[in-house]
Amino acid sequence: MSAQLDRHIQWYPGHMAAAMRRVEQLIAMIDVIVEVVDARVPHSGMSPVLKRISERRPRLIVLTRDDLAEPQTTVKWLMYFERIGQSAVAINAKESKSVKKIAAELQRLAKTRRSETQQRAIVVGIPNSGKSTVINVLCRRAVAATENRPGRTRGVQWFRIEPSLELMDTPGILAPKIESKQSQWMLAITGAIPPQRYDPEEAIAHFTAWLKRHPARDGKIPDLSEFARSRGMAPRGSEGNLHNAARSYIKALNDGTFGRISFEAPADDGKAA
Ligand SMILES: Nc1nc2c(ncn2[C@@H]2O[C@H](COP(=O)(O)OP(=O)(O)O)[C@@H](O)[C@H]2O)c(=O)[nH]1
Ligand SMILES: [Mg+2]
Repeated sequence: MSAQLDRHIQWYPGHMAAAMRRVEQLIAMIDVIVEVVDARVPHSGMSPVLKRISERRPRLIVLTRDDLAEPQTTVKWLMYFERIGQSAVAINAKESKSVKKIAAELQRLAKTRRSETQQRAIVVGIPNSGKSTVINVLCRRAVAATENRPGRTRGVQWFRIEPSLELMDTPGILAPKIESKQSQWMLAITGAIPPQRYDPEEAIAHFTAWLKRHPARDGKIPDLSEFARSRGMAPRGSEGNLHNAARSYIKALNDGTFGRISFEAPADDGKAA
């Protein structure tokens, strides 16, 4: 796994440099930043460079997949963010009622900026964090603001999500932080690394080893061969064909089939415990 994933470390920066430059340009013309982060990995799933390029814009952290994370761990994260003075909400981005939570918090943050005319917001985050889902849920009930005012970027559509707040329809993609082996497999298994870029069997092996160190969950979640047998994908004695089962395993995990899992909890320094 390490060899496979080490390749991403090189692959991502090159591949994402253009995307990051674009985010930097976009951020220069907006007032509020919405960073979308998977609630199961709030530490590894957060961008390390956003702070540097955000030009001290107010930022709202939206923890998505609240429905897949452990509620008590998510509460701890929200308390942690409150303690450090960082606005944050936890949502199931697939539910339309999430809109109210985000829109209200954004409006509040935008007010702390200049009050003339429209305030503008952008959604950013690492791949697969839920950016498009958040944008869709926010824009579904919104009116497209199409006026051709000066200073608007060509090719970008704005949606008025609150009376004085507009949201850019395209998300900004940020490079993930792959700072440790643990971050690597956690980002892989939660979907932030494209499937063709890592070995799913090895990622699952890391996950099940991690589970053993977290006995509260161990026992309820199958390992790969148990899972494969239960799905009829690897009858006893034919362990060779676990590769396809591994993809199904990761899908099942992200569908919530194994129950709610939080991979990271906040420590006092905000790092994964
Ligand atoms: N269960 C659950 N799935 C979510 C949530 N938010 C996003 N997803 C799913 O995660 C996947 C990636 O979301 P997407 O918005 O495309 O991510 P993006 O790459 O950041 O734009 C999609 O299959 C979404 O349906 C959430 O809060 N809960
Ligand atoms: Mg998207």
